[in-house]
Amino acid sequence: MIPVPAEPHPYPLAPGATALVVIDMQRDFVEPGGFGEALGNDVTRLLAIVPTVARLIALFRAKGWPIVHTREAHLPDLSDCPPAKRLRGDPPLKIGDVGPMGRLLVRGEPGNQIIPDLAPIDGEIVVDKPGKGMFWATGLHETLQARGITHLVFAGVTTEVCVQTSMREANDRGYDCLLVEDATESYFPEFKAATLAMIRAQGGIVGWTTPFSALQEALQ
Ligand code: C5J
Repeated sequence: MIPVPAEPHPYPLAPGATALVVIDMQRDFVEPGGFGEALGNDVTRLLAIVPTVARLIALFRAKGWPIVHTREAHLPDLSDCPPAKRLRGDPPLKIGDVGPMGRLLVRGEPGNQIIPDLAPIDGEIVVDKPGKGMFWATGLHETLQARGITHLVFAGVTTEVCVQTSMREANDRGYDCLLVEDATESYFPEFKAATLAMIRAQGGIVGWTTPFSALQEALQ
């Protein structure tokens, strides 16, 4: 185990059994003209973490450790998108509607691709998930179990929605989870701060948090 300085106490990173999970760094959430902006959000906040996420990915690639990239993505016929999800809030552009980057949150569309700076390379795991959480209807737990993964390091967007949901799902499945504080972002700074606090409260009830610099230094 490598102890990584973290809150609420050092994270016991397990070399060989740790994967990086990069949640939903897709054009739909991060770039203007996508789903995030259609919901009325300022997407520029999310772009700011891209260099840190890129360094985190480079760190895992240098170690030869597994990397999972997720995308929030629905089938073209939307059979995996509950009407409650599609219609809630009555946004001007809904999931499946055509926006400037193609159909919103639909597999294969330009807006559904991971941004070029963080694009997966051969051998990395890419998961299309119809829910906010990365385990719902994806088979990812079985994939990780087959590889002997017990520890997950998290990055991506948005902190309080798909990142937190995935982390909580992972916690319930027995993974030890570390969230990299400056490699995740929300459209709402107060929601990010609250999420970091609730993850590490009560002795780390959901997991640990740490800045990228602390993880990088521990792994040198
Ligand atoms: C949202 C996500 N916010 N990736 N998705 O709808 O967090």
